[in-house]
Amino acid sequence: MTDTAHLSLRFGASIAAALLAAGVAHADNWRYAMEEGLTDPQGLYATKFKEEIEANSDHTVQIYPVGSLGESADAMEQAQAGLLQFIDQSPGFTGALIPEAEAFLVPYIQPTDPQEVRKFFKEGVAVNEMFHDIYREQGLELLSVFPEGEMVVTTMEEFRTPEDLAGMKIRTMTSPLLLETYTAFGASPIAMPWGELIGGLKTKMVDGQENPTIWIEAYDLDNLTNVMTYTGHGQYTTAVMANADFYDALSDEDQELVQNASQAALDYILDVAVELDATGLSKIQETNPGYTINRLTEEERAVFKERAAAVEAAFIERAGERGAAILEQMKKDLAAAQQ
Ligand code: 6CS
Repeated sequence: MTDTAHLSLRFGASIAAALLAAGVAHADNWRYAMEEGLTDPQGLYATKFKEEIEANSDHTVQIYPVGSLGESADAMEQAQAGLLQFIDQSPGFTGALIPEAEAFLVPYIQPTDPQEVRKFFKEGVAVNEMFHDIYREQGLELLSVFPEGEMVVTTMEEFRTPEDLAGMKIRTMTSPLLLETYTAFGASPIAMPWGELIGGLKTKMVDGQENPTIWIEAYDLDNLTNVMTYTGHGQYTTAVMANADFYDALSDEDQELVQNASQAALDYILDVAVELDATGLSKIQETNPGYTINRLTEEERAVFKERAAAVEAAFIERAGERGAAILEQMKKDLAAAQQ
């Protein structure tokens, strides 16, 4: 129940309105769900966001980590229904709802160099200007978009060409474009939510998967596979949003509070994000010295880049003209970040 409702019950609507108009502080508890744990990138962002809100207002933020409210799709339903005020959901899962978000999944249109990654996300026109209204159409106020590190593929066998991937069952997140990607790359993709991946690898339902290094290390995915391959095809990207009705009903002051907290958390995580790949890799090398770590050469990547043309076409088919415009802008932002 909101504080306005509490006051109304206790004092009657007119007195409650008068108390609120007189500036009596009212504190709400805002619910924030995410797909990761508190020490993972989404958790670091959420913790910083919570600290900023709580330091600058009487409101509190309750964080629900991965698993506490079901899978990613369940939490999104709760956020759209207004049961959650904030949600962190990655384009890898949002694609069925918002096809344009799958732009973040199109291979080879994002940088891999850490400083270029920071610039692409901090200053890129596509990331910062083109998604807000699109998320709004689904009742979501987009607050931040940030990377969690380069996508890396873990498999049982080594691969350097699409032919090597033939017959390998690669788990992807559930956004449809990821199936197009791994089909174009020569593999046999299977989409599944996070909660099924570890069991899927243990029972050999899948032979591999893709995720950023920091996540592979944190959730032991290296110990369930034999090889990790840097293909250079993109960043794991995630997005934080608020329920739009909730956001619109906030006072100007509270909207500013939310925007400031989002900005502070974004600045913080962008600094951390540039270190995540290196941190994840050194931990894997330390704890799993026998693990094979391959990095495709430029020549080897060129073959996968060629295959990515089919993924771009599939993306535009699903996301239409707006998607095509985002893709073009992302390519310009990539070039700008690389300058
Ligand atoms: O692969 C996944 O499903 C998960 N990967 C990351 C990096 N974060 C959350 C997500 O559910």
